Amino acid sequence: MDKKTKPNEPIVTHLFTADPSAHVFEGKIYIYPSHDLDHDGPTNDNGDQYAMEDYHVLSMDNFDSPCVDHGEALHVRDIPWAKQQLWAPDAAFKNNKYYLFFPARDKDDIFRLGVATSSAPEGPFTPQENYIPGSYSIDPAVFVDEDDRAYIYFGGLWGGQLEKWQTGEFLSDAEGPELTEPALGPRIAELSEDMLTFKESPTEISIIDEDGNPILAGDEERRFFEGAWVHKYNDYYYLSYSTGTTHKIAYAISKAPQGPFTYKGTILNPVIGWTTHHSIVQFEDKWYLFYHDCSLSDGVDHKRSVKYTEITYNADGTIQTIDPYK
Ligand code: FUB
Repeated sequence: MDKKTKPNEPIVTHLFTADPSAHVFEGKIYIYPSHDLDHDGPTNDNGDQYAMEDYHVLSMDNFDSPCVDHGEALHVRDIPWAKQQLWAPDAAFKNNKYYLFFPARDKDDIFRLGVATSSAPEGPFTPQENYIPGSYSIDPAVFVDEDDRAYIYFGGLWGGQLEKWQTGEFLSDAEGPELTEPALGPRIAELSEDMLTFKESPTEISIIDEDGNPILAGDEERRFFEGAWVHKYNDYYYLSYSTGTTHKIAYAISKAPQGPFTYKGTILNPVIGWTTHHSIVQFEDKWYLFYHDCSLSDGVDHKRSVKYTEITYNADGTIQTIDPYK
C-alpha cells in the first residue's frame, strides 16, 4: 500500500488487522496487530472465529506516510508450545532487543502467553521453546517504565478464559463472580530483567470508582473485559481497556503501575463490530489512539481493520471521549 494513511480509515486494506499495539521505535510508528483470517466459519462466544495464525508488523515513518507491511513476523507453526489462535500481541524494547508478547492456546486448549525476540522492530521474531511459566489468559500489554522496570498486564473474559483462573488453577467449569461482587480485574506481573519470565506471581488489579468502591461485575458500562493497555501521562498511569459487552474503551488512572486504578470515563464509543481493542501512543508532541473496527468487511466481527485518531487531554488530565464516526 503506497497511499498515505488518513485518520479514521484502515491503515492497510490488503489484510484484515485488529488489536493494534502501537509503539515508537527508531523514530517511526510500529504497529503490532492481530492478523484476522478472511474465513466464513461459524461464530460463538468462545471466540473460535478468531482463528488467527500469524503476525505481520506494520510501520509508518510518520502520520503523513504510507503504511508498510513488513510481511510475516511469526507463524503459529514455528511456536513449539502453541496449537492455535494467535490473538492480540504487544511489543517492547529493552536490553537492545525487541520482544513480541502474544497469547495462544497451548496443546491442551488453554490460553497462555508467549514471548519471541528479534534484533529488529519488524522481526522476524524467534519464539521461546515454552510459554512464560505461570502465564494464562490473553491480551498481554507490556509497559516499560521510566526506571526501566517492565510490567506485563493481561487477561480477558469469556473466550479469554480469565474467569477460569480465579483460584490460581485452571478450572474449566468456573464462571465469573456474581453481578453484585467486584468485577475481575486484569492481571499484572513485573517481568524479569531478560523479559522472558515473570519476576513474581501475577496479581489482580483493582479498578475502583471515585468513592473508592470496586467496580462490580454487573456494571458492564465500566467493568474490565479485555484488552488492557497502560501509558503514562503527567506522572499518572492510565489503564485503558475494553468493556466487552458494552463495547467501549474505558480508562482509569493511578499513581502506581499496580493500581488501584480509579475509573475516569470512556475514551472511545462503540465501533462497528463486537470487539473493540486499542493502544495509545505519543508521537512527537501529539497523542494517538490506534483502534479497529469492521467497516471494511461490512460488519463481519472477525474481519477487522486497524485505524487511528488523535486523542485530546483536558487540562485536568481527563481524556475527551471520541465518537469514531463523527
Ligand atoms: O482478536 C482476538 C480477541 O478479540 C482479542 O484478543 C480481544 O482483545 C478481542 O479484540
